[in-house]
Amino acid sequence: MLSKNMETFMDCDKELAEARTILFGAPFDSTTSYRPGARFGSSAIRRESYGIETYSTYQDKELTQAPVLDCGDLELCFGDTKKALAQIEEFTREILAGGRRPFMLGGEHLVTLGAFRAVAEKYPDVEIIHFDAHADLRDEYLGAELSHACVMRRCWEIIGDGRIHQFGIRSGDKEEFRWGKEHVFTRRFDFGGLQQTLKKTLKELSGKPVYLTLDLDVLDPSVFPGTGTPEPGGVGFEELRYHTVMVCVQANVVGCDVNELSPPYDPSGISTAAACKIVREMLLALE
Ligand SMILES: [Mn+2]
Repeated sequence: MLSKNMETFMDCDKELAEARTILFGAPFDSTTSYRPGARFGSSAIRRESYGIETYSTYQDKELTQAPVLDCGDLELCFGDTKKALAQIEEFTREILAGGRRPFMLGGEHLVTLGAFRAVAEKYPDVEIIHFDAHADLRDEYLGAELSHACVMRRCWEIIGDGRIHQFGIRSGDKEEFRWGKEHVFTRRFDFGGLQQTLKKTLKELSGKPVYLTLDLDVLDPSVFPGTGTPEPGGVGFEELRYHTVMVCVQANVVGCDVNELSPPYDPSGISTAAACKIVREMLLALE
């Protein structure tokens, strides 16, 4: 049911009839391999959003004017990963059926698979832009195929070769990178010298439906310590903001997610503030 939550991301409380983007949370982290806590990410983003302005000085736009409805967090079946993913898929399908854009807040990165299944069903030619520290291309991790370390591999099984475009990647095992070379596009460490790589990708994807998945651990842990698998050597906030907005403005983003904020590892609140700000910028850029 697409209905307004009691508490919403600031000013994302429009009526369903006028909403073009549906925000919702997928508070799930049962396959997190190192430090759990991402299940609290979406509610923290919603709650702390009131700490930043509705106005974006970057884009000269107001969130109060944005056609966004926040439906709150899904009640997911913990302990049954398949069922939780099916619940996310079903909810995303309902959003898409009404001609709206799903914008999911994680949760661990595996939640992307649930939403992406529904998006790929509606848009069979969809391509993925993936910002992350980790390649997430393992075939299995600790015996599990449904793990956040395998999420991009599972998405590849749906759409096939040459349609996943990764940026910021700086961690994975040797086999993942070997496999990745044959099946996906991976830009290591950043978004490309003088933005040429992402710009080139966006040019190639012009007009095509795009799913944007943003694992916030692409940020350096010095600006984003609140995450389950921190990976030093990441991008700065401004670099991420610039490139994320670029994708949201230039690409035909038919669905997106922001994931892997883990509030228990964010005692100062800076990671949650960074997450809130990037979500605001994305919502404004997507209009
Ligand atoms: Mn990651």
